[in-house]
Amino acid sequence: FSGLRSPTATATSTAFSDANAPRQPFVIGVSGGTASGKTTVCDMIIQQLHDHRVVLVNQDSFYRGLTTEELKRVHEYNFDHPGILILFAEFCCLLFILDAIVFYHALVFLVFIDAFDTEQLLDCIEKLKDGQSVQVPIYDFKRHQRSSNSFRQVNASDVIILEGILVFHDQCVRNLMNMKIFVDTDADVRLARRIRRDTVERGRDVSSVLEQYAKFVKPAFDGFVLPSKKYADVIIPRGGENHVAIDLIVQHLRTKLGQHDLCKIYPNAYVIQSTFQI
Ligand code: UZR
Ligand code: MG
Repeated sequence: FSGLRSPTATATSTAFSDANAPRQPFVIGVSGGTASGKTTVCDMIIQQLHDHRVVLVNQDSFYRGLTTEELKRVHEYNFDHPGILILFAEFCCLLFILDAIVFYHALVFLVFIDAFDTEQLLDCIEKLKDGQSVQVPIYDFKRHQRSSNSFRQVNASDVIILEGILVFHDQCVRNLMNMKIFVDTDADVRLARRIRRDTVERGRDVSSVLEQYAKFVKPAFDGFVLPSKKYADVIIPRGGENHVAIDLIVQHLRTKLGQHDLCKIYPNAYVIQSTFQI
């Protein structure tokens, strides 16, 4: 599915290997299961890189808003799936009429639906990497809709952090990253955090969180998120609690940024501070 798209920005991933190449922002991908501490890790990196311009882009912002029909059956909607294959198939029917066999075969339709607008995400990161500012959608987890008239302006920067459960799934998105981090937190810790977060911040009740977790979140973690760990350059156990790992990553980034003096590229960029959350 991802392979159908041409990996247009593949060349940018080698931005730091050639001293004469145009300087480009350093793109970090941060993935991991739900409530693993991705956002917290990103916020800690941003805080420690305070003398550089860093922007955070959340994959969550690119959820497609649900249609009225989908909203009616929201409990059946899989927000954790990178692409849903709906197969409408009507197979061969053999009809025996008056000792004659009539063979009847109908069409097979294949429809792909992606929970995220990955094309739009890709476009945003490519533009940011190219030094342009972008407008990122604002997604409302309570209404399962995007804001129709407001966006978050994200300016060009030295470091772009892209975080989300499935940011390593798509090859084209992965190819834009200079560094990939996987936040590896135990499933029981993540579920406990998820229950707290969804009931406090996302307007859910405990039984619906547990039902959704068993039906969609855990299978998608096992099927898509965990397998994408193999693409990571760095794996952080315990997430935001792991100060040693975060210090090491920040030291590495400082070395990379210092070598290329990137902080002088975008003197007017803003530092986007996001709130701490799990
Ligand atoms: P993080 N999600 C919702 O609960 N509602 C929405 O409208 C959109 C997404 C959940 C989604 C996924 N799953 O597990 C989680 N479900 O947001 C990803 N079910 O966010 O990485 O912050 O946990
Ligand atoms: Mg998060």
